[in-house]
Amino acid sequence: MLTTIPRRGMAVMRTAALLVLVVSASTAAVAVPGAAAASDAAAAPAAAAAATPEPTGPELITNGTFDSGHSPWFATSNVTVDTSTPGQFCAVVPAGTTKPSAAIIGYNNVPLVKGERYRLVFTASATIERLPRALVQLNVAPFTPYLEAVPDVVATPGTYSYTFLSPVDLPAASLQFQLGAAGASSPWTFCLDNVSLRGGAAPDLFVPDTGPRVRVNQVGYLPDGPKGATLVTDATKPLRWQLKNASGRVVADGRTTPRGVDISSAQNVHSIDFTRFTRQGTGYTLVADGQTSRPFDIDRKFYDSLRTDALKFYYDQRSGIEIRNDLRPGGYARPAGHVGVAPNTGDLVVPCAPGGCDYTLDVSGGWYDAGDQGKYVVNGGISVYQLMNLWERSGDRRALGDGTLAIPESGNGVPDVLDEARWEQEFLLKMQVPAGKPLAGMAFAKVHDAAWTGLPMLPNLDPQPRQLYPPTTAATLNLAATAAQAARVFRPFDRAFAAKNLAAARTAWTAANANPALFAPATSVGGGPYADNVVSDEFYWAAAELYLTTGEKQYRDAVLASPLNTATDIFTPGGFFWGSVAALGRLDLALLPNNLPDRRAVRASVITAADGYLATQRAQPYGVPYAPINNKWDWGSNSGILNNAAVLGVAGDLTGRDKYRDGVIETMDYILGRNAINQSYVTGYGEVNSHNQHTRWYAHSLDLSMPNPPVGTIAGGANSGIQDPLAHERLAGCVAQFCYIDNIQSYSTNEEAINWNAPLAWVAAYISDRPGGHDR
Ligand code: 9MR
Ligand code: 9MR
Repeated sequence: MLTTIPRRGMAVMRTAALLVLVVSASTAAVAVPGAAAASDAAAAPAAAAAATPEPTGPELITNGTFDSGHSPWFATSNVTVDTSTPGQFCAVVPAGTTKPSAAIIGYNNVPLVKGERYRLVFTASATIERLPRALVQLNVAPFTPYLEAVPDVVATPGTYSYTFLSPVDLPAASLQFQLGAAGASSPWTFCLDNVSLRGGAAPDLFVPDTGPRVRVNQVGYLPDGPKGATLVTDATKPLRWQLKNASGRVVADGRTTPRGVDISSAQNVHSIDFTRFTRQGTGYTLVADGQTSRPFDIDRKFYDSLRTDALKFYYDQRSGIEIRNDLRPGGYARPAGHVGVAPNTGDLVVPCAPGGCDYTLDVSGGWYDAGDQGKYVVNGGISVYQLMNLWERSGDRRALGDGTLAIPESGNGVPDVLDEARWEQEFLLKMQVPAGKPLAGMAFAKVHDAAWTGLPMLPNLDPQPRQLYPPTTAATLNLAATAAQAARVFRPFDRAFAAKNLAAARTAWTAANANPALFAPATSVGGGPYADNVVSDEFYWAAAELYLTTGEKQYRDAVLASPLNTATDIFTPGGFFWGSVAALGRLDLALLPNNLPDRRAVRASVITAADGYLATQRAQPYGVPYAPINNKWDWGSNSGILNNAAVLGVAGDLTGRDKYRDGVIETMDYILGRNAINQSYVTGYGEVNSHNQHTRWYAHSLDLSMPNPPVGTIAGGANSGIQDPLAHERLAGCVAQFCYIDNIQSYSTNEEAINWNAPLAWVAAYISDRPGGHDR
């Protein structure tokens, strides 16, 4: 059936799930309520047919109905058991506790068998909406959780259901409802009933509510832009479509084009083209095959706000500075993180990880990478590059100038996008090994916590020791490239800062050439690895930026000597990313003024690559210029998709031809809802949008006092690898586009990150800019 989510074979899938959870035995297997799946099933009838079977194992909980008092259940002494409510377990929880484990009701002696999948079901209510933790865990330190769920419990009793795979044989695990740190200002009551835990469960597969089968950009289309939609249908012959305005009148119609089975979704689809309709308006819907799409606008304006929102994201990622309520209202204000105030240990006096340097550095400032609080030079590099680059290609003061973002520096006469970029660039400069020290001029790879922190966690409350990780060639070349670029873009605004950057870039370049093979290890604790053993692309990118800034022969020679200057395969199907940056050098050499010999070939190569992405886009019924090898969508696929759109954008600048700009615009349709799961990946954009991204400080789904990520935050997106435990359990067997879940625990599909908002900002700025950018 149409709305069924295609999956690969179950047998294969179960083995894989087992393997991964065994490997990550110390990682919480987190789940979300089955209650949500039930409502999804209602909206997707086909899924209801595949209702989850009952677990086959015996009941492991005695007196889970509380029909015979409360024994053998326990409660911590600060919890008052309410004996006036027979047939359930009601507990009065004190206010003011600071840790979830400070108030518990629970049940010990649950036997677990390694490799067995269990289903926990219970009914719960609370006098005020609360997010307790439901855990099945080791009953001694380190209290390793095998299930960690965060049910949204409200006054009306609800039934919650979770599955997990036990990675251990354990005779006596503990089932606990941790009720502390609930943010309550007065005592509240939690009631529990009908608790069941049984083995032999089937995995709790996630069934997204994919809504109407007509898939559109849920935000809107530009009046003069391409207007494509995708219809999911069993039909093989063309069908009629109708475009309706807000009052339901048909304003255009036509016939769909059958496209067969789309590989990225395994759905049979048709495409719809209503480009010829250009009348501005709101509340349009598209009707086909008896289905009415989610509403959308035809307008010019929304890319202006998307550009601004996507850029404003960086303010909230800032480390080392208070986030001000007047600049970011809505619950986003927070104290400065990592400025040496306890419990923080960084980032003013940060030592090296054991075995590293014998000195400390001030590496405060910069942006937190993503939902974690690490700061990584490699990923900071591509992100800050894209922000500076979107300014450099456009120079549009109306859209990007001073005062456009409402950040602390607004009003200083410098374009806000550059002020924001400078916040990161200043940090990157601090990561350079000082003169006189071993490996002087190289850049430390990263600074992050010694051990992973849990969620949620405000940056200023992070208690972990912060450490510097050994210098790498890749980090050093990221510094060389961005500092060379900063020297160019900041020159008109701050000559001293520009000069400081150029000096740092030269030093970094020299150091990287002297140490061309220092690589980050593939494994990493407490922060991401960002390992990359191929650095020819970083050398090429850095040489290109240094040449563009200085015009000097040594850098020009390095560009010309690099095989990557003429390689035809640097624009890959999956797109450029932090570990593959040759495209950045090539794009800038094509776009920015320079005297490189045979620059025509450089430009032609970008146009050829763009033609390739356009061909991919046309071949994809969902209109994405992205077709990774073997249909394996990458971690952060949304950034790969948008980066391919950016290549189209540069080709548009180089040629002035509309087809490239149209390709950029059509790419955004996928991001904003024209996709297999029928949802926008940008918070606050589109009727159904991602808003539970993995982040430690906008963790609303774990702590009701925190907001969701701010408007304009893009999620990583569909990821065939489903590496986190939640996605691994709930998306097992997913096909490409379906490998996504808007759940805070799914860091491999749903994290926010500086390198993902950067291409979103770039593309939004491009679309909102004058067609074709400015003349060169
Ligand atoms: O929160 C972390 C996220 O930023 C990373 O992308 C991800 C992969 O490195 O790891 C996340 O942290 C998890 C850690 O790897 C394992 N324990 C649970 C952590 C939070 O979910
Ligand atoms: O974006 C990174 C992706 O390419 C890697 O496959 C993945 C696993 O190493 O890590 C991603 O980066 C994460 C980083 O390691 C830690 N901070 C959050 C990043 C986004 O998830």
